[in-house]
Amino acid sequence: MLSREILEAHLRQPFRYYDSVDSTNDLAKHWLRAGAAAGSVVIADEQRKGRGRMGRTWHTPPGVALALSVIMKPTPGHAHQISLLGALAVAELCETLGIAHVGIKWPNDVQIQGKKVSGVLPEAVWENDALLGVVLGIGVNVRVDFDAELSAVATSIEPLVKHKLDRAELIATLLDSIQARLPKLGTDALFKDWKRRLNMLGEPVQVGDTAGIAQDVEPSGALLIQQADGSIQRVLAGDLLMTPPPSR
Ligand code: BT5
Repeated sequence: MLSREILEAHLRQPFRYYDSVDSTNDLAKHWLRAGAAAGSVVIADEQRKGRGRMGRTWHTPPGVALALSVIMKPTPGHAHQISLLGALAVAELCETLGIAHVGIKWPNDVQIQGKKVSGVLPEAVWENDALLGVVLGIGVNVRVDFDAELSAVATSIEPLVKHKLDRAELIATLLDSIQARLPKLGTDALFKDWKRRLNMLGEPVQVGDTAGIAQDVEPSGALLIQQADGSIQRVLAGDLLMTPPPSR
């Protein structure tokens, strides 16, 4: 269970805490529609149906992870940078804890030594043609026991800092970092901070059918892949695979 007292003592924004939910993003979207203020946050100890992108499952067992959804009300032109902001704040949290080899795998997986420690899921909420807001869902593994499949690709932060971490304090630090960067939403500075942490630029990658060298990213978050024939493909979303260089 998360400490409600520590959350109350540290959090500056309105929050709703639950021991167990299906998905914090669903509750945050509901709260946003009901008039939640910008910055309000839904936090859960456990998610029974945590969601990843494209209908995938995000694993949040009780007592061992962070699962939160921040309600944001960006100007529509800046909304695309919200997921960058989430990944950046998690990367910074890991760095603040003294963890080495923290990087961001495009678009927004935070990795430590190449293993995923966090994922973000931004979801926009519309009313007719107007953007009501964006819910920024963030999951972070603190001390998760992964099954055989996930343990090959996933990791947690606590084993890397070698002392017990208080999840409520981690949430407070993460939210402060998001709050501090909010004025930079839509700016080149935020984009550059994110880009600097990308761990696959210059490497051979594949996204869907597009394979080549991850050449650059655009402020929109789009990835530019240089294909074998020299042409550049612009990729907006998808799952990135690091591919071995072609054998000669
Ligand atoms: C993500 O999706 O990485 C976005 C995850 C967002 C989770 C947060 S938690 C709070 C909020 N409420 C929600 O319901 N969701 C958000 P994606 O890139 O599609 O990655 C999903 C894939 O990561 C899965 O198919 C697994 O392979 C893997 N995975 C699942 N749980 C994991 C975990 N705890 N740690 C590392 N990898 C995991």
